[in-house]
Amino acid sequence: ETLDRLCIHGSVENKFPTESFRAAFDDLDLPTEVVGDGESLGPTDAVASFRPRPEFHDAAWVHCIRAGYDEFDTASYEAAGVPLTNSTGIHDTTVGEMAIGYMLSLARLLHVYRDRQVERDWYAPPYERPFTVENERLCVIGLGTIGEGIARRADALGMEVVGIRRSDESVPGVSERYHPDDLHDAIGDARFVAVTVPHTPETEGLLAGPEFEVMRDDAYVINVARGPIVDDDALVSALESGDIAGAALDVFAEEPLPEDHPLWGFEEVIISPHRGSATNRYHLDIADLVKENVRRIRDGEPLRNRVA
Ligand code: NDP
Ligand code: 7N6
Repeated sequence: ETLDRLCIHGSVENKFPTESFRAAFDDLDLPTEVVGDGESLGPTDAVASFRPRPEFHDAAWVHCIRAGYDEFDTASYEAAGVPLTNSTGIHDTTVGEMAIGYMLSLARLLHVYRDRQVERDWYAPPYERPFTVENERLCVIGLGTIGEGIARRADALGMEVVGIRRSDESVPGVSERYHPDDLHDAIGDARFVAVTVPHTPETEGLLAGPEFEVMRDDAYVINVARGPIVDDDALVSALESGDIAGAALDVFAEEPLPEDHPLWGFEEVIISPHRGSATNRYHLDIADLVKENVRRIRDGEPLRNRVA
């Protein structure tokens, strides 16, 4: 197949400078162009975008610059016969380190000391509060790229790592695997529960009231996947009632998290602004995925990360 143009939709600016991303294709022998909404696209145009757009259904191929493509309607791409690819397979280190950072902070109280530093307060926490992550149990829900990235690193820190996935493949660093039907068994003894599944009809509201009741009251929830997988209202109630001890959240049902949202107000909740994957070379990692698929299209090979 032939491609005459690679279009970069302006919505990529949500995650990195559009121009840096465009420049990452300077070594590709394919003209690149930054396009806005309503650009007319044809059967020799490829598109890379953060957001879906109706006009993408006229393109040769669409690449979603996110691993989570839940905002893209896969059925509509299938109906239009336009292949859609996503950006999974590259977030093991970035999001893996982020999750380890959350756990170390929650155990060693870095977030609390930093809050107190703002007040120049030489703060002494309750003696019972600090702990080490070593020997603590972590349950990773979703053993894909990110789940494995977290599991390997947690294992290296001496944590006991268990996980949940539908398929039966083993994962380095994970000592025990559970089926999604056994969610409550898997999370019941965990000090940390990390959510790393895609947002799908099956995973929406996966962690809600009953799960917070099953969890230890000294447990922490980590969500680096998508907001709606954890029921916000139930999480706030569980934090208020002491059903769980705290949380670290990179993703929210509504982003940016509204200023008046109760989750902002908890000392034991760490909030990051959906930057789990952010690094100063993130645009290059995504560009590599796009270039690989340009090569495959030209060589007539199946696309990497094809999701529709
Ligand atoms: P992967 O596709 O590599 O991994 C997802 C894993 O989840 C799969 O291995 C799958 O394993 C498992 N899974 C799917 N459904 C279920 C289920 N119902 N119960 C249990 N396990 C399930 O994706 P990534 O690891 O790259 O990314 C995961 C998600 O994280 C993305 O979809 C995205 O929403 C989010 N994300 C967030 C980022 C951030 O900035 N915070 C950055 C990147 C991604 P199996 O098939 O065996 O069940
Ligand atoms: C950065 C988005 C994903 O799904 O939401 C994340 O990849 C990060 C482009």
